[in-house]
Amino acid sequence: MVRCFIGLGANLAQPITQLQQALVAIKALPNTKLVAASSFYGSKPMGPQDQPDYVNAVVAVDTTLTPLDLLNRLQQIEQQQGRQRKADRWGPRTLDLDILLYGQDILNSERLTIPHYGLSQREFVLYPLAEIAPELILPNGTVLQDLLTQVPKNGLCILCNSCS
Ligand code: ROI
Repeated sequence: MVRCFIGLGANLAQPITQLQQALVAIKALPNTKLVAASSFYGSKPMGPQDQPDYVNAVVAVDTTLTPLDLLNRLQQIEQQQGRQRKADRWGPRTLDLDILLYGQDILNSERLTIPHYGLSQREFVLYPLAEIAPELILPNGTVLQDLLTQVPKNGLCILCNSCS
C-alpha cells in the first residue's frame, strides 16, 4: 500500500456537489482506501481572474494501484462528471483531480509529474494538505510546515454554512 494525496478542484456546475460526488467515486476505487479528507476550501482563481472562485480539497488514500492506473481512474471520474478537456489550461473546470504525491516517489513522465508541479506554490493545495497531514515531508526533504510560512492564504477559507 502506498499513501497518496489527491487534490480536488472545481469552479463550475455546483462545485461543492462536484467535490462531494468525486469523494464518493474515490471511495469506490478498487484496491484503494480513503484514509482522510480535508475540509472544503473556497479559493481565488489562480490564473485568469475572470472566472468563478474555486472549491478545493485534498484527500489521502492508501492504494496498490500504480501511479498510471490511479491517473486513469481519476481521469475517468473527471470525465464522468462532465469535464471537457480544453486547450485553455488555465480556464474554469467542473472537476480537476490531481495526484499530488505518491508515497515518496518522484516521477517525471509525459503524463505524470509527481510531486505535482504546483504543489509547493499553491495555497489551495498546501493548506488542505496540512490539515490532513500536518507532519508531511516532501520527497525532496522539504517540510510542509515550512512551505506554509512562505505561501500566504490569499483569501483561502474553509467553507462553512455562513459563507455560501
Ligand atoms: N485556481 C484555484 N484557486 N483552484 C484550482 O483548483 C485551480 N485549478 C486550476 C487553475 C486554472 C490553475 N486555477 C485554480 O487548474
